Amino acid sequence: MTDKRLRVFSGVQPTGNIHIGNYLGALRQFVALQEENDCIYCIVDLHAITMPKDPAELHAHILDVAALYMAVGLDPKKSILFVQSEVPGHAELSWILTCCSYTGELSRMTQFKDKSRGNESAPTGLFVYPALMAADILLYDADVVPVGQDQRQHIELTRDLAIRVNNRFGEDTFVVPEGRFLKEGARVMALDDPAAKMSKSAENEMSRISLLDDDAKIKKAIMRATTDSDGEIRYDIQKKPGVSNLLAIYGAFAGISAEDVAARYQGQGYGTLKKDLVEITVDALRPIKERFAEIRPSNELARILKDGAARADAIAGPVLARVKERFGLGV
Ligand code: AQP
Repeated sequence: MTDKRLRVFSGVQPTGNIHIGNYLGALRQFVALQEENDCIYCIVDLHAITMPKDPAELHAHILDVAALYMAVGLDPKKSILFVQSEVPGHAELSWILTCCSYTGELSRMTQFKDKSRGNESAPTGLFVYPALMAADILLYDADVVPVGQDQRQHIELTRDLAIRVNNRFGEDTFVVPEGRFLKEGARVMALDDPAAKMSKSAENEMSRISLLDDDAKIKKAIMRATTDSDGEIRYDIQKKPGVSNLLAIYGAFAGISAEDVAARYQGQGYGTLKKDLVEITVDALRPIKERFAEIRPSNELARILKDGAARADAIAGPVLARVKERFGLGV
């Protein structure tokens, strides 16, 4: 990263069960970046309704993510924290970018393929979701987008759309953003199935560790995690995906590489590795849970989010005006 302060944008969906994959892949990057850059972190509620949601639950999850943002270390004085639907420019730019995207490229998005599974009644929002995500990023002239590996394809599409529009209307229409992916933690896999990514919506609760899980649940999920039968501790994602996932999680929490964790545990059993991983995870999540319990009931949350939306809107307004003018929209 250069010395220049960069504009950083990212978001999390308020879909409940925020897990260590979200934390290790994305949230901890958000915190690290806020000291030296201008950061804008969104709670992307418009994305959450691409699948039907109970309104009361959605509202509670929005406030949960806001409290978790602060519990992991985001400071509303340093970063802009807000809710996507409070800034109308997201939906407006999303339509403009939907009109610039091709049905072929949208139908190749793996997240759409996974979630729709060829179902003709899959919501249209699920299909055009990547154009909304591109709008989220391009609306703020973001230079950098810290995300997990699963978002790589969406970031590529965002770049393609920005370049496509720039080729037509001028290089200074959109800033072409870069994705930022960590080495350890960018793709945390499900504990019960290391072929699938850890996900908020997986049915089996033991597949993930949510940031607010109690210590007993954390222990149960890790001790039951799928490994293999040869008993050798080695980092090899292809041949030993289960153990490699545990090593990567350990490394991400401890700030060392998964290979170094493997070297540390060479010759020891999976039981020892799992027991120590329970300890390291419980220790890492304890302060987050404590801060969450203090912040979540506070009436300050709504005020912080309203203030964040006003600051975000002030940045988005001129960008949207510039884009609309290039397209010839409006009076
Ligand atoms: N397993 C993961 N490992 C590393 N990073 C991950 N992220 C998600 N899962 C992992 C990153 O977390 C950020 C926020 O994700 P999101 O809220 O946009 O939801 P998602 O990517 O759709 O994640 P989930 O948890 O799998 O939710 P559901 O089950 O609702 O689809 C992103 O930066 C993402 O890369």
